[in-house]
Amino acid sequence: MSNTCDFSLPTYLQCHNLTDECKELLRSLASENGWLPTSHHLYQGFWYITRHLNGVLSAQHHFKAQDSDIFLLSQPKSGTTWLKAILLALLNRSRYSEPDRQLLLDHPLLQKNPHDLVLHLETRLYVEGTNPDLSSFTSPRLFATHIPFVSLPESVKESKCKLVYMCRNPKDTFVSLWHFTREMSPNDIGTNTLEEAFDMFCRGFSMFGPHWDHVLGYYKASLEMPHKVLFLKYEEMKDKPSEQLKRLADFLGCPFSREEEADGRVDEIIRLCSFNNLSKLEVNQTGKLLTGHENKSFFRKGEVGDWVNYLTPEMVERIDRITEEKFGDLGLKF
Ligand code: PAP
Repeated sequence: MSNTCDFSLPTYLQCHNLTDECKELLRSLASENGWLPTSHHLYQGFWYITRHLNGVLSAQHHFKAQDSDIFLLSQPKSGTTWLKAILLALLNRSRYSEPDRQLLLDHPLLQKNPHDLVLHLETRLYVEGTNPDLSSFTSPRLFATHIPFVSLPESVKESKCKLVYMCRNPKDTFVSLWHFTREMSPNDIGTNTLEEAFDMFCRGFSMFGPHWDHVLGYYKASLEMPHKVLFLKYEEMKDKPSEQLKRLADFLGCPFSREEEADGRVDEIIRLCSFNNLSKLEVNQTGKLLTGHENKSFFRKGEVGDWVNYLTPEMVERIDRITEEKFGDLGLKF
């Protein structure tokens, strides 16, 4: 796949307006095709499509973290949309609550897709290679990124800002990614069969991958700096949402009070952000993001264990072996 960007492609696949630095760097990076009809490049050990690489470089240069910032970090398809909604609802809970029905009806999550409310650094704010004006963001500023720990802008690592990482069983993450990238490929150009995509994923070639290295970077950081990095699992959030939500609130320094718990505020947030609720909203059934993605593409099944419907026993054996090799020593299990 060449890097001559086609204006007829959806915005999220275009790669016009690359900075000179990005163009120069591209000459020296290993590149590979697959997943989407655009090139992928290996930068600092991780794979990025051209458009996102432009955003990563720009964020690395320009983004200045503040101590009060909160970051949502994840591999694509690990529960990013869900966690965006949860963080937003959690941090704004005093403004929107159930006793006042009108306020709850006005909740931003009912009007907009979470991706339009919490912006990614590399795919939204810095994607054009410019330095956006963030002065309208109120504290605590909430940002999201798929950038791996090693490549985060230096100020994010050096400041006291908080990082919340969401990870998911690699098998479900893969199945979700395969569906998503097929949907993102206009007229099925450049799409891969399940087998091809699986092989790429297991070889470590996937967007913001290798998957396992991405998870490990944040997992190790969470062990070394538990006050700075919180490591959440999609499966645990599904299994015990109120426990995980309270853990998140404690970590962010905004624990639920006894009164709030008694008033059902924890359950209210879980209900508001649930797959059932968000996926049925009109905005998420018919709307589109500025990036050109259809909002509904972020809501497929929202289940744990859907991989059983797609992976053969041989595939399961291969991916489980990699997971054991990579995570076993650290006791990280899914
Ligand atoms: P992104 O990184 O591109 O933003 P992300 O939100 O991480 O994608 O992943 C989408 C997955 O989360 C989808 O999983 P599936 O393909 O296995 O169904 C999507 O259905 C799921 N998802 C989206 N919203 C929720 C939610 N509120 N609760 C649980 N799962 C959700």
